[in-house]
Amino acid sequence: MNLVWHRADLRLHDNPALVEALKSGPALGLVVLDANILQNTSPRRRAWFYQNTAALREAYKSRGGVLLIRSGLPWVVLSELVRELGVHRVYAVRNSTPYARFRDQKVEEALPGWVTWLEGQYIQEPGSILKPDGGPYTVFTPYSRRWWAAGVPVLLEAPAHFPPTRLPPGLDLGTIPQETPDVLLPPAGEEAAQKALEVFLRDKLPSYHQTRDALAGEGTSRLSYYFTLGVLSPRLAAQKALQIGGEGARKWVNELCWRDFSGDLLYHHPQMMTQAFDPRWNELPWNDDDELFEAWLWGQTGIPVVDASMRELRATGFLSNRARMVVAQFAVKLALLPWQKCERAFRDLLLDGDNASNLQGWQWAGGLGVDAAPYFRVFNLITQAETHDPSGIWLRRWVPESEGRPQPYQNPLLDLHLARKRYLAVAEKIAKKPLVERM
Ligand code: FAD
Ligand code: IRF
Repeated sequence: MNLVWHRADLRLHDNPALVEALKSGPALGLVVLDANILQNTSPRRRAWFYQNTAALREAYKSRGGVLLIRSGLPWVVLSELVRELGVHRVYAVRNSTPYARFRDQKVEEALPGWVTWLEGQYIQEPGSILKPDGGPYTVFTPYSRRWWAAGVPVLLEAPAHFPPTRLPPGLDLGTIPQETPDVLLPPAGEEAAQKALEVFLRDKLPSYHQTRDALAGEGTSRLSYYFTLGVLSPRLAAQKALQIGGEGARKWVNELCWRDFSGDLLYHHPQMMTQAFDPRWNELPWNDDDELFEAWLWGQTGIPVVDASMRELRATGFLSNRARMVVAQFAVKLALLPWQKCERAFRDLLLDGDNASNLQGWQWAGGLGVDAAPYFRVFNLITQAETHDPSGIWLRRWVPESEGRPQPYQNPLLDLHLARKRYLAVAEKIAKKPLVERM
């Protein structure tokens, strides 16, 4: 019997680990509840992981299969299970965050050669798109050219039925804990995700390129929380969008390319977990003022577009890309808050929170050296709201005190004009320094 170890691939469709495992006999699914991950995240995100694990267990069951749940250190749990059940081989979809690589190395040491690692978390595997000279890309546009040229890999079907497995009598299948989330969670599981994909493709894809920047985030797919846990295959999503075609589809699939680019950046530059991508930006005069940090985090800065964004995020677990850029850039460039602390707190609020995409988003919006955006691009927080929420309906909803007007209300904690001048003065000096070798 084979074991399929699910991590960030909580799905049966387009799952290469599952397909490979079933080629050589019956297979059991496994999710290891890993305290290194789960104790390090927020209740809403734990609840989202549990609910999608429960949905995966149901999907196994409905096709005659079994998903085991174990808690502990993956390398310990796996070696025990392999012995206990007489497992033939283990199959898993590869992940490439720093923790994932550490963990999977420990598993390799505990079970040398037992695990088959497969590609499936991204459309193009991190590390696979390289410059003609063999080095990694650090700028999106040339990366994306190669990415598009590589095409979308062929999809794999979900198994219709699992062949019967003979389990030891009395085997503990394991239970999934309950966790009460502090937000309303979307429907969990791959069926719900595929339905949401269909609705988006039908209703919103054709105009996506025109509506994606709205602060209210109504023109986009809201599939990110499914992609983060691999409940939905990005290859399936890209293929279906490209079959429909048009400008909206091209733009949307290009966003999935941004997701891959994020994974690729973190794969090649694990230091970006804590360091600015261009190390010169580590030298910004960071302001470790707790009052300002808390005001930013809780949406109490007095600047409507910032406060609306942070309140919406806290209340729902989701935020449009435009609003994410605004609050990250405000925190880094204007408030000079230590970005690592903000990135972490922000990720804990997001249902789609993902190391690679969040780091890329923060370092890009904060001008810390990801991609080619010039340092002097600083958003005007008034015109951002005027352009991307022209009726003020979104502002009014989340910051009623603003009455839908984008100008600072009450006593803003920061003078936007002065903050911008201060940032530009320091940034200009930093940008003039010679480029040290990139990480
Ligand atoms: P759509 O517009 O429908 O896009 C489709 C998919 O493409 C998304 O679901 C997502 O998987 C991917 N995608 C879209 N934009 C980006 C992008 N800029 N970078 C990487 N992938 C992208 N995305 C996350 O999934 N997790 C995060 O933790 C995260 N943190 C971010 C932090 C900041 C500061 C910024 C600026 C962006 C962040 N993003 C993150 C990227 C992006 O904002 C979200 O993926 C997107 O808003 C999710 O909404 P959607 O599913 O409706 O996206
Ligand atoms: N993967 C696991 O194998 N075990 C867990 O307990 C996981 N919990 C998670 C919780 C949340 C909020 C997210 C993801 C997980 N994952 C878990 C998937 C991880 O992304 C994956 O294991 C990755 O390789 C860790 I969001 O670096």
